Amino acid sequence: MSLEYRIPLGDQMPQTITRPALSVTELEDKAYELREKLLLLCGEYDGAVHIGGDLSSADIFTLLFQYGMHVDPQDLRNPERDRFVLSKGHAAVCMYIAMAIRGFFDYEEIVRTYGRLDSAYGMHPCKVQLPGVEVSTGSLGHGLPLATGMALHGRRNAMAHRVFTLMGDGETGEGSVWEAALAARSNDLGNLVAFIDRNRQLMTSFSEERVRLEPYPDKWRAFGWNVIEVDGHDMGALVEAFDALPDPDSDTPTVVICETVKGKGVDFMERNLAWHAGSLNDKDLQRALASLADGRKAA
Ligand SMILES: Cc1ncc(C[n+]2csc(CCOP(=O)(O)OP(=O)(O)O)c2C)c(N)n1
Repeated sequence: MSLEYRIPLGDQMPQTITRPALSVTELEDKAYELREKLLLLCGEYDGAVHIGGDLSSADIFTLLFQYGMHVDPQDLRNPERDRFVLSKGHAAVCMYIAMAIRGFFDYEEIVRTYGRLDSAYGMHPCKVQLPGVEVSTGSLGHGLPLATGMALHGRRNAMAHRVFTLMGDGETGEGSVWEAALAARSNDLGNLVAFIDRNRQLMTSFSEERVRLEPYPDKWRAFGWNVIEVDGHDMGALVEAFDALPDPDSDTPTVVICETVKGKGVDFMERNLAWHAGSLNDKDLQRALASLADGRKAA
């Protein structure tokens, strides 16, 4: 179905913002750095950090910010930039640090101020406080509707960028997600790409116990979406999946279902419902860092 406002992209392709040309090994190193910095922040901060869902999505953030997205920390308003909507807003600190590693923010400042009343780096992201953050989020189920509207705007204005969003699998229990899925397909939004952190855990329960999502990929297919299923901790596979995305001027929105482990990389947090959110004392921080390092040696 082609709607009448559809304008061919023509010579607007390719985009003018270049992406860093990192190898899979370099990306794995960046993902390790992201996890290590997350744990160090978690050890510094007095309150609870959503560390379980940060660690499950660290490879996805690395793929997007260090490899896939056309974004430039020196050129925040470039209309050709790809847009990112963090639907699982409680993973804000993972996004802040991924963006810091790319050069958007200062990691030390994040650690120093995170979660304070007067800080720009809140538990959920605020676009007014942080130039470079496209949308303020935190209320689950809203990222895909927002990203759909942004993709529709891009399409209507013959813009060549993509709009990406990252959702938790649990939040896709919200009805608004499926209304947006319907709207995105009805409007032929091939410039929209939704990543899902399929860690199979919610806040206090396992997802299939509370909300039966399976057969999950089939549900997306039934809504007319292009579905890619991938191991969300295999950087090589993530890069391959990204490279296989349809062109932004195609008709079908894509969902990338990333099979992940909540708490990935820290043995005592993995698949442990107690670690949706928490803080680390000195001893636990050392255990967590040692576990992360052991996992790297074993890989
Ligand atoms: C509308 C809404 N309801 C409840 C919450 C509280 N909440 C924060 S995280 C979370 C669990 C989300 O699970 P999932 O989407 O699977 O995220 P992940 O496991 O990746 O952290 C909930 C219910 C919220 N932020 N927004």
